[in-house]
Amino acid sequence: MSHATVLDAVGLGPSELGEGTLSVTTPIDGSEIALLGEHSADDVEEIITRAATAFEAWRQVPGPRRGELVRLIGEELRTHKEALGALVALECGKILQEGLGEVQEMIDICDFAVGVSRQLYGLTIASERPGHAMRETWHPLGACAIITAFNFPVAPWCWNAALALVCGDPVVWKPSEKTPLTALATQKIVERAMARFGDAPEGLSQVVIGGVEAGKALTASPDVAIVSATGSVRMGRAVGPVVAARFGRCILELGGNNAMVVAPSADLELAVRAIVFSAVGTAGQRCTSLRRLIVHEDIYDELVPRLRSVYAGLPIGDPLADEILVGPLIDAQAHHNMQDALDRARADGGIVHGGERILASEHPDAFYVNPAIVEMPSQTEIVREETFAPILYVMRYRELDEAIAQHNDVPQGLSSCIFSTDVRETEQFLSAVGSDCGIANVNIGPSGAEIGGAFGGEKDTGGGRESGSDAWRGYMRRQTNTVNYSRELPLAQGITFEI
Ligand code: UN1
Repeated sequence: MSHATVLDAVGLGPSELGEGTLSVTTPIDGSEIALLGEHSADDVEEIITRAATAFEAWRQVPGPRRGELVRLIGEELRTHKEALGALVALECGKILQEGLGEVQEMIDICDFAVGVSRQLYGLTIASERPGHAMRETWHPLGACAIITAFNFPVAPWCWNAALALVCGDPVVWKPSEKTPLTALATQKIVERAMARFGDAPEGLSQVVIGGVEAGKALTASPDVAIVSATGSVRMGRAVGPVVAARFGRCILELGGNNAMVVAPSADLELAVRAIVFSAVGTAGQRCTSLRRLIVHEDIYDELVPRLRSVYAGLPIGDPLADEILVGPLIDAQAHHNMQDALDRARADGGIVHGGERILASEHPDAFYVNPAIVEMPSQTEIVREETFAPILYVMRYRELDEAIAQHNDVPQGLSSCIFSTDVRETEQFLSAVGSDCGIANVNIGPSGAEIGGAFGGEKDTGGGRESGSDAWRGYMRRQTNTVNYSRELPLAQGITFEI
């Protein structure tokens, strides 16, 4: 598939791609595929104003009707799944299967959100006063800014946007500067759905193209009620306090340092497949990628050689080619970070298998690597950091309590798992004294979560929850109502106050 064919299939023609200052390259060969115009701070202000105006109208549209728009977006995504999936692969370098999977996540969350649009339920509450009714209602909150990262350029937008739209909130999307084309292509899909819908207000779904300054304008604006940001811990530390200072609402999905505990009773066949998918999938550039493997000492010498032999045969190369399982890193900086981490691991006594750059003569401007397995004597500082690259640190354990303590002894708390067929061990791992992550799995890897559950994690991961379960509440304001239908005015707490 040529790069031009991929761009053409999503309707991005040369006239839209050649006029600006933002250079967009493909990590497949490092070549430039677009020069996009960027929004100025004034443009962002206008975009926010349009979103605020759209809110005035959209909040009055009944929830199920808002759901109809999201149903149409899901339909359009089904029609354009192949084209958008290929663009995801071209722009961020993940393999085509994973690009298609990402679009499937968008479709799935649209289906979910359509159901939610008819279930924006509140509570009825027992009042302590006679002749009084209490209830809780949920109302639209306001414009929602969605800041996304290069590695999942479209699905996290949709986890947020599908819910925000059914909840009555307009959306403003600032994609990563590394992957703006997937956002523009998605916006075209949304516009098709809006045209079919008929009377969606102008400005209901907008895209901001730009860098840090554009992001700052969004996070600082009091007219942006919700900021949902996916990215590094560093980014979260910049965004969180700005939104908190104006008492805005923030949903943060930041770094992970996800581990797997492999117990002696584990089904190693399953474990090997899960480890390889989670550690090398998306070239180790998922926030849910497996980064730490904590293996019981009795099976260490069986598991690690098996992994090394699978790693030795991994097909690495053009992510658009059928047989490939590992595409390139996003850019030179990512490669530098990976090599730096491997050097630090070596200095800490780690034994590094793999990790070298490959295909450099064919693609001097692209960064393909052999995924690395690093046998570590202990969980040193570099292991406790998230390096966005395919590095799997492997460590031994003897007692499960010790493995869980080590598992939790990192700043991040996104995803985790245990491989074991011993129910005492698996239940302990999922208990209050087990994994401290937002996601904890048994006999499946830490990545590839379904949309039906709430997605996010604790500690440095930021505490936000997106996607399924009751995450929709993050996009609405809760109102407590007390209605007195009696002819008296009894006060709560038994207070007498005669005038
Ligand atoms: C991310 O890497 O930012 O669970 C999101 C997963 C995907 C989402 C990853 N559903 O791996």
